[in-house]
Amino acid sequence: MNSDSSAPKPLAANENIKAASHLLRGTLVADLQDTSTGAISEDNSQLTKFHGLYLQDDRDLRNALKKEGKEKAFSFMLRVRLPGGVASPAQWLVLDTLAGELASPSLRLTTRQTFQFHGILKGNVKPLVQTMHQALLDSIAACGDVNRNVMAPPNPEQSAVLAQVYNDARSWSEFALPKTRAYHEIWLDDELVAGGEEQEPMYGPTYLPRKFKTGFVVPPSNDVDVFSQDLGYIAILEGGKLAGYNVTVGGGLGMSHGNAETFPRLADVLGFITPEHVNVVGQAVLTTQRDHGDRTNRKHARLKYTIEDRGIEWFKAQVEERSGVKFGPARAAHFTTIEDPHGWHECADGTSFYGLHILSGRIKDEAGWPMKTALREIAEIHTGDFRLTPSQNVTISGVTAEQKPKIEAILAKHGLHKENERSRLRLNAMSCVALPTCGLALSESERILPKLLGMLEPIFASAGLSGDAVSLRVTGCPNGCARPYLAEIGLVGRAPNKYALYLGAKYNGERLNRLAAPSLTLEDTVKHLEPVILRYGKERHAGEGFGDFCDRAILPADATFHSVGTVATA
Ligand code: SRM
Ligand code: SF4
Repeated sequence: MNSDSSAPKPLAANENIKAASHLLRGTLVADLQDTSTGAISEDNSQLTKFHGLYLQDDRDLRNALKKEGKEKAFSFMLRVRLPGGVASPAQWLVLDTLAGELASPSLRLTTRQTFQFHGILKGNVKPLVQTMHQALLDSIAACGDVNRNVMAPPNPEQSAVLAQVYNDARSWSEFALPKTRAYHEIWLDDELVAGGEEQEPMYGPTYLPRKFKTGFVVPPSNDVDVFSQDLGYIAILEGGKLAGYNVTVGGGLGMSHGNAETFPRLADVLGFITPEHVNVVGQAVLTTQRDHGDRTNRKHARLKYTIEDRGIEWFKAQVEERSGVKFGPARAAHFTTIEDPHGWHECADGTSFYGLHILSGRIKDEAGWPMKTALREIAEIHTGDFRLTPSQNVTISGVTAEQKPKIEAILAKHGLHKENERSRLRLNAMSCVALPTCGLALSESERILPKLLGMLEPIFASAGLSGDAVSLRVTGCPNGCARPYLAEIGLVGRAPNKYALYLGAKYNGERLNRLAAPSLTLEDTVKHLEPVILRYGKERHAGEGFGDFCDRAILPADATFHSVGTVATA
């Protein structure tokens, strides 16, 4: 019998799970009470993501446990919701204590400016969430098919404009939160909402087809990698004041090796809006994706594919119609860097902040690197706050003149003042978590970054380049959690100790890199890079970045990835 090719494709399994979940409740309450296993059901594990929780297992122990016929070493990862990455010292202390008492015990800063706990046993999730709640923190919508943690430049007190942009980011983050009370009922024991009354006015009962990410940015820094976001707001400053935003749509980096239908894509620029239209335009972008995103295939469900398939002009017309806002022509915006500010910086309000480099955002105590203790001691006396950066670092912000020497003394006592004196390659490096917690990792990432840097730094030094900013990003699989396709040197895991090497991105995040070698060991990657680095030291043009040099002189001309998307006509 011939199958009917015009028949509608079946929905992806997650769509049915969401539809049957009674707004993200599923059977989680019962599942949590089942002490016979450290896991929860497959369906419920899709729903916990909307509550910021992932079921994981320790992959270092998998084989041994299997041989012994035992259950996997299950635990949960929890991601905190933290728009713009701001945490008070009191919140820092709570998170630090919780990591020690109920989780792995390290804290992990992510590439989207928040904290992750790993290794939370099933019975510890609820106490952890409840203690976070007392500190005014939650993990709602930190994962799942919704608007995720909203990114924004981390130091708003540097200027009035940065403060305004931060407030707009917070406002959009609140506006786009799911309205279901499921999180409060399941984790905080709030009373059950009587059946049928509750609604999800913006998302609807099946939320979005896929995750959705927003970033705000203030040129000339492109610290949030705005062109990688589903929705981006580029602040336009005129006469030192915030005139409005260029809105970008359709960025996204995840892909699968060997599947040409999946690809990283940089966002298109829709046009200019004034600040009061941020939320209404955001809602129009989000609901267009809600209604037109592909709900049959999760590998084709991100906004970037909706725009790629239907065209940016169609998308713009949808957004204008839904929002009632007409885009003006995009205004000039110039990006120069993605680098975090390290060391001490003065702010417009008379305070200072200190940018502290934290390799891979991992906060733990190690011989010679007591990051956790040092930051705890700072939190105990700090009267400002902490800001997590898009490059997995932290800034200690709002420091008064009186406090500054005390914080300097703590950093010096633990030797961390020297952290910022490392090579610019290291200061710009990022890696995703990968093994042992990430269920999707094909190779190591965070755990091999120190070794990789240890091999590359002497080569950069011998070429006289230790003081030059070069972006290096490593991931354990092609999902791209450390945004490797926007790095001048990107390593993307394929298999144990096998990486695809990408070169040639623009340092300011405006051009994707291209495949330079499909599968190399770590050692061969370094061998491959050494002559390129040495040539760069000798042959680069004045002011030419490493990525620009590779793009011009090293890579063949047939591009596999494109640069910044089109500007929709006004
Ligand atoms: Fe990610 C899935 C970690 C930023 C693209 N990401 C995962 C999971 C949850 C694995 C899973 O689904 O089972 C990883 C958990 C690892 C662990 O053990 O902690 C994970 N992603 C991370 C973090 C923690 C990386 C880090 O080292 O900091 C980042 C958390 C961000 C946050 O605070 O919200 C993180 N992930 C990103 C980014 C970068 C960004 O958003 O700026 C990307 C690329 C941008 C994008 O979304 O296109 C990214 N993560 C993915 C994807 C691929 C999505 C796609 O469209 O194909 C997956 C897999 C998926 O969704 O199916 C994924
Ligand atoms: Fe896991 Fe892959 Fe993301 Fe790394 S890039 S954290 S391996 S999903």
